[in-house]
Amino acid sequence: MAATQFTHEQLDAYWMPFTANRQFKADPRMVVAAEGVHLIDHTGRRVLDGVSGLWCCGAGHNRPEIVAAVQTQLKTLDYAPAFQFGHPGAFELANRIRSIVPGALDYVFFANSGSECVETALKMARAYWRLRGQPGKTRLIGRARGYHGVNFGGLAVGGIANNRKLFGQSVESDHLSHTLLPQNTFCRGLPQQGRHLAEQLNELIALHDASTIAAVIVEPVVGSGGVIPPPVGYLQQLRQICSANDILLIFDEVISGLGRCGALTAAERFDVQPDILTLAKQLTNGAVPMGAVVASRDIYQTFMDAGGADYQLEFPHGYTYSGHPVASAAALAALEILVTEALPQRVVAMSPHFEEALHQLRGSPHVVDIRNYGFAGALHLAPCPGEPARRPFDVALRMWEKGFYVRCGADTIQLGLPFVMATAQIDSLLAALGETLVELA
Ligand code: PXG
Ligand code: PLP
Repeated sequence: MAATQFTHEQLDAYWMPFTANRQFKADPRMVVAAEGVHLIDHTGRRVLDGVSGLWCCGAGHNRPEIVAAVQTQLKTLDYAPAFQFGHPGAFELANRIRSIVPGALDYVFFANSGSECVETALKMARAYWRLRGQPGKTRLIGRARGYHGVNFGGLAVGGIANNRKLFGQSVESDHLSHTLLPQNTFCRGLPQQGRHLAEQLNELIALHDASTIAAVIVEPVVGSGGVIPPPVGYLQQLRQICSANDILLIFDEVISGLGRCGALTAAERFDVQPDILTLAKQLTNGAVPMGAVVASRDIYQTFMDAGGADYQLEFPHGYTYSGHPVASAAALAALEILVTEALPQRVVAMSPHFEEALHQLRGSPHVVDIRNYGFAGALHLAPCPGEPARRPFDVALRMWEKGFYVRCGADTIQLGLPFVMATAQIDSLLAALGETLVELA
């Protein structure tokens, strides 16, 4: 018997995001506290967090250093107007981010979520070409199975049909195919096959002409679409084709950035230099909403050079809460933890163990593919006839009942381990997953 029951009146008003509202309100899973790698639910149970919240709390929940930084900031400066005024924390954070991203990604624009980062990056790309005298370059290219948030631009380049179909036409876009190939099933880490799929970009260029294309946006490792690591050489090939055709390359690193792939960015890990890179989620370790769009020196300089008189705006874009003081303080503290505790290096050291334990589930009922990179992993389950997405939903619910939190997305179960998770905790999580697959077979 639950220690606390919730009434219909208590639960009714909140229209929950990306949630089966009717099911939740009939059987609520209320999280009331968190600590380290555990969530604590309304009945007082400690649940092992296999997704780092929603891929955002890699350093573990309720880190005292972040709590202290937020408290201090709130007592000093709760808010400073973001437009035409600044505060020191946002400048300090921009410099910090500049120091941890590769190459000439030198200018940081702040947003409040991954979705806002994507809109910002896409608008930057279009405006860049207009300012360079090529206003026809407006088309945006994404990928099937890509996820770039839920706002209109991000939906247009996104490749998850279920997220798009209700909302009609938005921005002109096109898509490369995903990189899942039958010969790569159950491969560990980066698949060897599939580099050639980047050549599809040449076909889209032939179809639309490079003079109409502003940017290609990809997640270096697909997250929400079911953890799809890039084939060896694929991102290099995309970079080469973009450069040869004057097309900007945007890496959406909302999940892949800041440790998850075993480096501060996937761009660094794979040694491919994008023109624009997005960060969110892990930026504040989930404590306060914040995102950052990092642009190349060339892009920033183009806006500055075309800016007109010095009182005029170079980029008419921004959010009330861009570079919010409390978010900036949380991010500075979170990045300090990430770097001083060498958490990306910990992910590199621990991911072979995770990979091995995850791939032990090969042969479990309904498992048709397993994919992993760094501290991200997915089990692809064969769909129930006529009920796509049912099986992962049931698995995730049963796991919650057993005291483990995993995520379901389309036909996959997804894991995004906290960077600080202990070996024994990884083992217990995957053992429970194996048992659950057998129980529900
Ligand atoms: N880009 C990428 C690559 C993302 O993964 C967004 C943009 C949008 O971020 P916001 O902050 O607007 O949600 C994301 C977010 C999941 C899951 O379980 C993934 C996301 C969000 C919620 C759940 O896979 N990704
Ligand atoms: N809608 C209205 C009516 C507003 O006044 C504003 C901001 O001033 C916005 C939307 C945008 O809000 P935000 O800057 O938080 O994205």
